[in-house]
Amino acid sequence: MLNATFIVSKLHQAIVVSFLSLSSFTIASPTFAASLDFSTWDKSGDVFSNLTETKLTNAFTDGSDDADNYNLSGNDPTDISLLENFLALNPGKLGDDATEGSAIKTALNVLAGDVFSFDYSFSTYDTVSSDRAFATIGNLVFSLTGSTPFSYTFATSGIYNIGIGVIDVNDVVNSSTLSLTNASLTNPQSVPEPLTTLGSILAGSFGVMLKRRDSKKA
Ligand SMILES: [Ca+2]
Ligand SMILES: [Ca+2]
Ligand SMILES: [Ca+2]
Repeated sequence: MLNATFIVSKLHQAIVVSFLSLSSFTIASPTFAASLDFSTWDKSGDVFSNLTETKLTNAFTDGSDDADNYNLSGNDPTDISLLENFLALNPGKLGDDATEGSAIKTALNVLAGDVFSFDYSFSTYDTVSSDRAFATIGNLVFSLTGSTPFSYTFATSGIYNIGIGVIDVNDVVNSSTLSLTNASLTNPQSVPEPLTTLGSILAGSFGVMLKRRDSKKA
């Protein structure tokens, strides 16, 4: 006959064995995945946020640079030298042909391996000297011309100035709109799922093994 106390003590043993076997694995920190709220970032120029997205344009408030008025906030775009200053960029970093634009910025405290990403959509009403959308990370400028989402993996931990914007080039007329959604900062290296699963399997098998051995003894 199986003794209840005996089974309980064997179960404890199984749990201890499982934990001992798990201790040889690195226990990952909890999953790190944080949404970023663009609406809280600092703004320069024409920037508008609602619950789901943040939009930027390079359109004047009076609508004089387009057939329609695309301005969203009632704030004019910012002169390019002031915009570069706002983004903590060296003069000319957004291009010598850049004239004016709008941007948002923040400073992110990141760990090596963190991934900054967001979805974007760029609509332009300009056919001559086409406008540009960009993201800046530190003093690096990335054109938002590829496929969404934009994604950047930080190689080194630290605090980085991050900016996103839209600019006119050569002239200040004919506007564009940049829409931003789903911003996040994640670290895939800290996802603990495989280890948790492995731990459960180990705990399960040890339990079953010990139980079977007990049954045979009985
Ligand atoms: Ca143009
Ligand atoms: Ca403009
Ligand atoms: Ca333009």
